[in-house]
Amino acid sequence: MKRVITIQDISCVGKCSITTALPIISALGIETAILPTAVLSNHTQFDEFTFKNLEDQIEPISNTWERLGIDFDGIYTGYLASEKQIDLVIKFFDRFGKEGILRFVDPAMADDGKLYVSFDNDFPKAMARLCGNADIIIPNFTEACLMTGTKYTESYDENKIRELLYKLAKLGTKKAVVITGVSIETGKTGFAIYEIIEDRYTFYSHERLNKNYHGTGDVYSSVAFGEFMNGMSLKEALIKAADFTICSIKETMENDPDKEYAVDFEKVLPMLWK
Ligand code: PXL
Repeated sequence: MKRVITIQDISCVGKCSITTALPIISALGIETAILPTAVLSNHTQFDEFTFKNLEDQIEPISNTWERLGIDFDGIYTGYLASEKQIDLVIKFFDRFGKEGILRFVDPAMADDGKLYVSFDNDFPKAMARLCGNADIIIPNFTEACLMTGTKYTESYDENKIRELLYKLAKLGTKKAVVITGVSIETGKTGFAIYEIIEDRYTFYSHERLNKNYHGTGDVYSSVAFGEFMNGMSLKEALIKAADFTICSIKETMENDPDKEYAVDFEKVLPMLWK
């Protein structure tokens, strides 16, 4: 059985980060270890939250794992709370992300043109540094703009997306850069991929639901990472992620439409079982 590790916060309520990655990647038949970087009462989209930084645990935990000979087939990072945490994760990549081990970075920090409340304007530069140490990165359109110093615009065309992908690749990512939530046609959204070694561009578009829930990015990244680890091509893994996320949103719209803080992906987990 493959073993991966996900490094992000624990938001005790709110179904994002570790509490999303763990059930989803496990459902995909992969042993999922965690390295929690912080514990919050709930995610930062609620009106208030507590926050306890756990970054001082990253090194001692890593030292112990190294002594025990524990290693991983893939590393998936999501929300990280500070530049210090990013530097510690880069160190973790150096120790545990050797050749052949997938380093998959979702630079979760912004949406709809805005950084999440907990970050200042210097943060995207640090996240761009982490992306430069990854094999695959999966920002949304806002995060891609912020990390490349590109002006965010509400609308754009496919040329702008291609340019943005090439700028992202210049951060130093080794295998592929993805942009999610690419909406060029009305009523549709999708993803764009630039596979660096193959010099291959792919664009895929699918239905867009007119309801926004928090946490969908983490659901999407968890499925994409897990299915890529399971041997799917990156495009197939992203299509599966999109399908799963759409089903989770539909489930929520039908049974708990006003939820907003998260999607009810639990009812849809059987889609991930072989
Ligand atoms: O990736 C979403 C996320 C994860 N973790 C925390 C968050 C958010 C989004 O706001 O606040 C703590």
